[in-house]
Amino acid sequence: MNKLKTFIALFVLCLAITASAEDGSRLWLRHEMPKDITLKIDPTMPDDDGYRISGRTVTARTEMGLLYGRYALLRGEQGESHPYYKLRILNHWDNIDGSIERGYAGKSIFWNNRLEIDHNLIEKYAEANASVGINGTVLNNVNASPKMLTRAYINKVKEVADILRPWGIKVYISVNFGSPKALGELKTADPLNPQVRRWWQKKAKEIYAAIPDFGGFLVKANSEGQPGPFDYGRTHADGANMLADALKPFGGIVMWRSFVYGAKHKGEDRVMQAVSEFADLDGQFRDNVILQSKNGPLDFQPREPYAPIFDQMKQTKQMAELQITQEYLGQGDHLAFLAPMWKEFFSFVEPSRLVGIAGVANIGLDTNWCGHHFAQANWYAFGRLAWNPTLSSKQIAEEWIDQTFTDDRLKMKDERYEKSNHISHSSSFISQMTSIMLRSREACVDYMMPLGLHHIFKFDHHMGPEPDGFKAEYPLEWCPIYYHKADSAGIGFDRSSRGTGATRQYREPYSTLYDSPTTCPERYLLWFHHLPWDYRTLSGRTLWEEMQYRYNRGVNEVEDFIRIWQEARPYIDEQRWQEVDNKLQKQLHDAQEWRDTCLGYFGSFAI
Ligand code: GCW
Repeated sequence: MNKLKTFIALFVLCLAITASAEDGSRLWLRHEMPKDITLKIDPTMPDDDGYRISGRTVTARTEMGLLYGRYALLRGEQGESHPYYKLRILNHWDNIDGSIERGYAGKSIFWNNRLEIDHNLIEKYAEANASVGINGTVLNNVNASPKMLTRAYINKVKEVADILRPWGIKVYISVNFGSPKALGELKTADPLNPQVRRWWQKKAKEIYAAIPDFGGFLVKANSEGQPGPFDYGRTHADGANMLADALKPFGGIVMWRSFVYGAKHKGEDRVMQAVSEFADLDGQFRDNVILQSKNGPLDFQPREPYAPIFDQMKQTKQMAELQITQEYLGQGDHLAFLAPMWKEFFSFVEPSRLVGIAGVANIGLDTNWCGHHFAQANWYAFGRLAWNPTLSSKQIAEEWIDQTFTDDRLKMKDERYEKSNHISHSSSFISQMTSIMLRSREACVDYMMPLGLHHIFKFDHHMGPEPDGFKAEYPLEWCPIYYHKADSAGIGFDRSSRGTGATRQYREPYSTLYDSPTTCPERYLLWFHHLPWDYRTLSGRTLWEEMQYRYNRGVNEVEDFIRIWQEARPYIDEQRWQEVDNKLQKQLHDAQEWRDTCLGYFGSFAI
């Protein structure tokens, strides 16, 4: 049965990649499949979906391994490779009305008011995921509608699961913790109430009857207005374990998010609240519960220090949640390649501390899938790093560019390109594009949050700067002024032991390093410290001069990206060249706005 399914998947794959895709819907899957590939099953290989490639022979223990191996061969791999994580999961923040929270590429590919599923599209989506080893997907927003657990929606989840299964992708859903009550079936959602427990057990049974290989639940509880166990005086462990018990007989898991603030520890420094809420519960979770935490302790800023909850939870299974969609990185308009950011996270949090990786997806109905052509690279990079977190950003960027922009025609041009002295004699198209990608996130950091300044974003939509942002009707933790604390004496958030003490949540040596401005890396300086405007930075410039320098550097980088893109024009099809160029012009405009608004506002204190 499995063999047949993989055969079908491989067949569809061949059709898909031999069709020439000169339209905007193309992804990185563009090479011709070589005709003479040999596929072999070897039961003595390690027990996972890895593969071994030797010449044109792909060997694997499983059918999925063969499928992954074929794609690996297409991107030029040789040798043996095994998935680092078993759980490589996309999180879609898609609402059942078709809108997407923080989505910048059109409406949901799964949900619409007509409850219609576009099988062809989902098949393409599955193929793209399988090509980079993604093997799970959560189909709806963590701010979940209780309706997701009604018959009509479970049927739709089943329909999607049936399409994804041959591609090795399991489906999961986000659930609303208050569902039994919200759906009017019970008077309470108290996790220790026997009726509630039975309700969830029955629900699990119903789901597994439709989808025998269903993955499990993702839960956002007692966070930003969502219901949760606190509503009944219970703990996160009570809540997560109740759901875990319901899923356990079927092999399902619960991914319980730690993104919680403003509940039990309201008023505490926001970046400290997750540890405050969860540390005492370490060791109390069932073995099919995984705590899912964002890479940083605040909220997907362009640069954050790692989240210390990864240090603190020693007996709890943990997953990292990365954000592929660029909520705070220019959304659908800025070119920001995120692999370097995720690699930075892994340099602090040993990959082996985690059991899986989740990525908040950037996929929508737009013809190019992700809004910005280069945003596809982040979907690609997420999959590649979930498979192998030791890959370098450079390798991932090169692979993606090679598969996305250079077909044979373009490669021919590429040779001419190298000879033509357009950019420089030694650099090829791929290396110039790689250079833009590898510099892009740092450029964003420079023009949005130099030296660790953070959350200076406009309210609600998080696009553009609002350094004077304060609204009495919003929680203080949403207001930019809460974060930069600029006044005539200086700028920055004192989280040292003389301030909120957030540095104490870190393991050594970071706790000590971050605690003093002289040892704190400059990239986190104003994240952890409030410093005078004339503070001397490592360059010898004052803090105020250094800020100006970095805002300008960010803008200059975008100007340089535009220059390189201009020179690459003859080597890219006109439609994509033009579309990316429009986005780069907008990025430059936005970068200048960031610089001018922030320097204008902060300058009123500094000068
Ligand atoms: O980043 C913030 C977003 C919310 C999001 C929340 C979360 C899904 O602004 O839109 O809600 O985080 O991660 O739960």
